[in-house]
Amino acid sequence: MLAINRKVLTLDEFTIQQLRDFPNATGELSTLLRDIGLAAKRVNVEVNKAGLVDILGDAGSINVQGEDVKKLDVFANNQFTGVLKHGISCAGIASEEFDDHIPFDDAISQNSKYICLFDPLDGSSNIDVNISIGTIFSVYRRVSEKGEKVVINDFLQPGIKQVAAGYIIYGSSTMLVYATRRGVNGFTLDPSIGEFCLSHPNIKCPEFGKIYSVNHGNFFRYTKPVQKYIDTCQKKDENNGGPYSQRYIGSMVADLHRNLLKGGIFMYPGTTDKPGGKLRLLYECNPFAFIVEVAGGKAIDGIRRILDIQPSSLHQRTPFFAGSKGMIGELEDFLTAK
Ligand code: AHM
Ligand code: MG
Repeated sequence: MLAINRKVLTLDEFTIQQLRDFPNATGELSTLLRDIGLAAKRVNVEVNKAGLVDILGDAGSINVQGEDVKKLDVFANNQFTGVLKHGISCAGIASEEFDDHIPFDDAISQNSKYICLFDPLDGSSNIDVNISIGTIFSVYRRVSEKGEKVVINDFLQPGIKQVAAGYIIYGSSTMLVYATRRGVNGFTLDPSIGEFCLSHPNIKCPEFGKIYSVNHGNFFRYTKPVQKYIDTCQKKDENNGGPYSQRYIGSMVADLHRNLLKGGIFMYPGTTDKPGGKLRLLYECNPFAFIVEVAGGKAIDGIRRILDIQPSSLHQRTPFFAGSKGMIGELEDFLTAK
């Protein structure tokens, strides 16, 4: 007979266990996370065979950001949208791939208290070269009345209001990592049973690391303080933990996942041509800022805490610096120096 390892907790078991501490909890968040896990498994299957089937390449359309949409982006967007629409815990969504938010208009959805924002497949330029990509998601409690259609203000909440945030990394193994105020936990997909199993309980981001992640090709387009900080990363002597290693995949889920576990700093600063940065506040930066902060790290736009920014539009961008608290502190010394 097969021995069953009862030490392994699945994502569902874990979220249900967490509920026991909250006698008044309705279980809606657990259901929502299960739905996200289900969509992730479906996307994972397609990502894994991306090299085999004719699913690679551009879908031939351009998204609201003016970028090429890859076929897998479309697939992932459809999966997450479909699963949340047909689930019972989400009143509406906003996706990096849609111009506007989408209210779900059936009675069950309208009576749900949560809304979800996601980037269905981040790092999509890496799909056709077999590099890790990811899904990023963010969950908020709606501010509009239950029973009615969700409205734009439900989605334009500062990141500090997130109830949960997470990502799925489709990498050498597929992992789902999510944070609530209680902690950050990581689950690795066991493909033999098709379940996400708790593999990284209570993730903490080390206060310092040895990795800095930034697109060096843009170096001369960064502001002087950012350039000086990068110089320091390279010039730090061994007595001060240096020099830091530069690691940049160009897939923020993979870059931030590594830095979260090992310690490090991830930067996507504004540039002379794009002072507002590239990354999207709602779909990419807020969820990671929440995860990193719950894990003990820090996330800023150069001046402010990311989670305090009041968004004014769904697709707004922001400069982004996130990671180990001590390293963000070092960066801030340069950004605030007179
Ligand atoms: P995407 O949403 O179009 O995939 O772009 C976001 C990605 C991030 O994953 C990554 O950190 C960044 O773009 C890389 O940009 P660059 O190639 O300019 O360094
Ligand atoms: Mg993206």
